[in-house]
Amino acid sequence: MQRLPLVWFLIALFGLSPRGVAAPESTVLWYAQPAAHWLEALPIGNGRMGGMVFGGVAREQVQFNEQTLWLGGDQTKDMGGYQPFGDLYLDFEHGAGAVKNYRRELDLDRAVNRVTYTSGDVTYVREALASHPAGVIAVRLSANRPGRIRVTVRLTDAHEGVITAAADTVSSAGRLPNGLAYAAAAQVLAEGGRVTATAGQVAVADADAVTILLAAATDFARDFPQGRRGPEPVATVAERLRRSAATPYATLLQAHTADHQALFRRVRLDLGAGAISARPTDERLAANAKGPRDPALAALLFNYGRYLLIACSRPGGLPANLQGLWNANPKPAWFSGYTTNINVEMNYWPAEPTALPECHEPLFDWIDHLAAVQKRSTDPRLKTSAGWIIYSTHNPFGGNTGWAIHQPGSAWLVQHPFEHFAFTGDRRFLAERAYPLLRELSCYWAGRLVPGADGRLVTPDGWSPEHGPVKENGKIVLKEGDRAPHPGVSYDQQIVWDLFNNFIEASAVLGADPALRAEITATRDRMLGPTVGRWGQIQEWREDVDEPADHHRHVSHLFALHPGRQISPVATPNWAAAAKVSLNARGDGGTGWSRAWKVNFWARLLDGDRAESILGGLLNLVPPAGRSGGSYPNLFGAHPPFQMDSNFGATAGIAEMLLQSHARDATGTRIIHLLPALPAAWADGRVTGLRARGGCEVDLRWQGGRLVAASVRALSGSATFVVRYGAETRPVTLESGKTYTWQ
Ligand code: FUC
Repeated sequence: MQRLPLVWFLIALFGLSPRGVAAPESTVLWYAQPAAHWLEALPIGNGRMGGMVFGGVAREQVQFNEQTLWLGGDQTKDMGGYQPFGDLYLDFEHGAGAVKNYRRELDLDRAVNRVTYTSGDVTYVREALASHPAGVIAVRLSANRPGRIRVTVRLTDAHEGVITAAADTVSSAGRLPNGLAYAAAAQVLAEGGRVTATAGQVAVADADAVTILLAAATDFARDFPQGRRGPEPVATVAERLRRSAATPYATLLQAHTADHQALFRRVRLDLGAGAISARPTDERLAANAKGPRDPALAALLFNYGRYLLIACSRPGGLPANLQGLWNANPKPAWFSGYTTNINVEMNYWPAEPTALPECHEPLFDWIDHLAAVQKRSTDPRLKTSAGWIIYSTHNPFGGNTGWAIHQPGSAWLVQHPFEHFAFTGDRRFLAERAYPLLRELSCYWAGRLVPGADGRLVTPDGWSPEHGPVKENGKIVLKEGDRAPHPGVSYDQQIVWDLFNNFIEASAVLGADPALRAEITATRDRMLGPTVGRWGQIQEWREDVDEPADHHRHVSHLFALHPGRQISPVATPNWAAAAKVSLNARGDGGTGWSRAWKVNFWARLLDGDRAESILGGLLNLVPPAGRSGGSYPNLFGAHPPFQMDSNFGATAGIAEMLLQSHARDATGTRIIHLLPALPAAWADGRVTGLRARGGCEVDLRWQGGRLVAASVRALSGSATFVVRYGAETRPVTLESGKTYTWQ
């Protein structure tokens, strides 16, 4: 037997694959057949353009989007909706002979979709990627024999745009009813063979290889209050194609992969493989409910959430909407918009803990823009004495559905810029972006709170999304969609407490506004806190009307447990016990995002087995028309219907099971808690590159359910914290760039 070199021995020992990333069972989605449904197709995205790749043999379909193609405007009840752009179709002519060895995959590490099969005597390889640096989608066709690629390329337009073909390019252009201009074009570059344009399509005969470049744009611009008309899209598209067509495919691919990996490879998670981890993704999902559990499937879901965020949320663009970036429906569920009572926030929970702070930026820009639009709105329901408020669901222009004023929605949103500071330690960002938002909304809420009967301060007219107590036939019942005003709703109380708390911390860090800080501190401490009700639960309303049989999907009254930090098993054990009672009553099922939130809740309650079991429920296969929460064949989250929030929420939940940094000890020192909620099902594993608040990066390795080694690096500035594992705590102070090792 040949002797293995030392490097291979080390690779085997530490579970590293040769390319230094996690094993394929946690980084590759793959299938043995083409997609028959959109929820089986695989997503690619460059932060602006998204594509769903079906992988058919005779016909490839890439249904595509551009994130700014929206109907609607900036007024109340002018919500519009996120629009599909069109499809790129490739019709192939193969020679005679059976198709064998079909496989399609999405490699999350390379961000490349790949279809391979053999037809007759030719093996074909088709790659699809969405390049952020080039701003285009590229499809590359190759074969192992020269001159065997015959394909016709065409475009469809989901609206009433005009399609034309000339030379090697098919183009579409049009205008939506709200005036937004758009354009797309596909350019066909053949190596060998002949290219001809006919009647709206481009045909290639007998080529050795073909690259198809697809660009799409609109004239959307987020430059409020100047208007929203950016550069003319036909020119933008032509320029992107011109630049990309001048680049060899190999160079385009290399730049794309390097750009993606600079973000994706910051974190690596291995949870070990199960008996069926090497099977196709749909089979793994189908087997999940029957067990035994496939830990690598949880790691795949974790990696997928990071892949999807990188693919749909890049600096300068719009934030991830309800479906991220991917939508084929002209009337998508809930407009595929930005719903602010859980959904858009959940999209961004993984951004900081899983080391994608840049991907968080579109949300900050959207918040600033939204604030500007709401402040200028003539809608009397949006008038405020200070600050700004929002509705439940908005579009990228700032307009909304007109359904449900969401009083604390703006306060919840500004938790995000604060968390960006908390994780990165970026004081300039804190001073320039986060602090002004925290300050004005804190002033608004300080002026709005009213004393209740016991003198504690309450918000005057809140709503616990999305139900509430109403009197029917003399009895109190909890009614879906109720929006009657309720003072002192726990959801409002907890969000406002969090806002005040973040403002107080931010103003102290910046040494700003000491008088206001003292005032807000006093106000915060007079607020009605979480209340434990008659069956030991956290009350959802000020009145003790919660029903133990209520399985409502929202769990708004536990905001304080997650993503807030008012309730914790260490600092407030009684409230934490009551939160458990509430969660047990609510149950572990529900919509996709509801399950994902529950993973985060149980992680914060330090119960890893419960979190893992709920994650198992989220990984149950839901067929495209299925009616339960879980995952579709392409691992997209099932509300149902498809919503991407649960994908992001699950990624955040897994991070929360492995590392927590939201709590402080009695002296106010931050606690970095290692493996706070490790489930028995993940006995051996490792993670590198997770981020902790205070500007730290953390690597962990465990075996037999016990921590073996951990390191904490201070990324920016010096860091003082307590490292906790189990009951043990160790104080640490690190200079910038230095690493603390726990053994
Ligand atoms: C909220 C939720 C729904 C859905 C919608 C997009 O209204 O209550 O379940 O997720 O947002």
